[in-house]
Amino acid sequence: PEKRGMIDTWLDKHRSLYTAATRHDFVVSIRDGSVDLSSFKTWLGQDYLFVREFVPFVANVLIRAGKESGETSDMEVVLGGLASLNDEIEWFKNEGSKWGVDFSTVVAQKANQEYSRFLEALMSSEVEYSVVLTAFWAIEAVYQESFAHCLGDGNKTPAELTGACNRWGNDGFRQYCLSVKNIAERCLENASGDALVEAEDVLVRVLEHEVAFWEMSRG
Ligand code: HMH
Repeated sequence: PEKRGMIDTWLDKHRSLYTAATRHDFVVSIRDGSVDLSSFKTWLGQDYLFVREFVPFVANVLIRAGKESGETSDMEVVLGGLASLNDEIEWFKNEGSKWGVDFSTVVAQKANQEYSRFLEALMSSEVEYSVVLTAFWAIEAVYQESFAHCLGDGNKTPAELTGACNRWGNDGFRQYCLSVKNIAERCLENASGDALVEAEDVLVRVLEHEVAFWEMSRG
């Protein structure tokens, strides 16, 4: 295992919030098979809209990785993430037709709009790269942990939802999240005290946005 860095320290400090983000009732209901399919459709439509907003954010991280990252492989990790978002948008479109969710009529709910505004603010050049990377890691890691939980031992995840769970719960995505975490940790090692304060705050805010995002599935 990697040596413990800032992110693990912050996760320990904000453990209950991290658990709220990664073990939300909606996720637990997928795992135990009790999920309400209208909740799933709500999540699907909202997440499709989220991913469309997430692409420019990741593109911004990519540009900064080319300029500001210490190692050439950093850019390749982020490029891999961007490439998988391309597949993800196709996957969403297929799921949308499978479930009868017409994305052209889905309207972003308040929690989704607020999350988008937060992502936009992070794209400002005023925000330090280490802070942006911390947010990027957290956004990806919440989905990885949540959906991996739905595939863990003893799950009763409905067969028609395992595609969604595999998308973020697979081992390749887990490895990718670890790579992003390592890049973030390396940048945080050289960050100023002010940047560390901001990175911790941004981590907490991502977790809060993720909880609010899952909450939308309640309808
Ligand atoms: C709300 N957070 C949300 N949606 C996603 N697709 C991701 C994170 C990706 O990790």
